[in-house]
Amino acid sequence: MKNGCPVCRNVNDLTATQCKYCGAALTPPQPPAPPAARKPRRWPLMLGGAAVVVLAIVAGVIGFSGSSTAAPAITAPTFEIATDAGTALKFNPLSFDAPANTKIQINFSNKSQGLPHNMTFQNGVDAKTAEQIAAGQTATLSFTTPGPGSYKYVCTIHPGMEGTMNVK
Ligand SMILES: [Cu+2]
Repeated sequence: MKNGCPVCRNVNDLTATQCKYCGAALTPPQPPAPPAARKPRRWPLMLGGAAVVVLAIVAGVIGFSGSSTAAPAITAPTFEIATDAGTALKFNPLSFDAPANTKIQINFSNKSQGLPHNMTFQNGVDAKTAEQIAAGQTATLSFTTPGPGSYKYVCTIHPGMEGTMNVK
């Protein structure tokens, strides 16, 4: 087969992309046309429509349930540290174990009968409640534990009121 130049009308090889006589660009040969698609029947169209509706409903359900079942946030290990429930100047518990290099939370509860307290970490841990947590009140501490060791916490209002966090 040959490829006619639309400009100079000379005939080139079928694979030529440029007329070898006048230099005009030639349209590259077209691949043979694919066999004509069969005329689709009506029922696949209707099925397709139904599928779209079903998909929309499923997507809606998934979207809805997805928003109500969001992956739970990773919660920090939490420790409940209270004070003596009477008037003794003591933490309860007096010590607790915590994992090293981990973000933890401490819920401090002053359960005393009328005494203000606080929870103030000493060496190596920068965490403390307000200085005066009134009886019946709570406070939350959140911090990342250091490496393994024993870390003291005290009540700065009451000398001798202290406890120990054992980091392991
Ligand atoms: Cu105290």
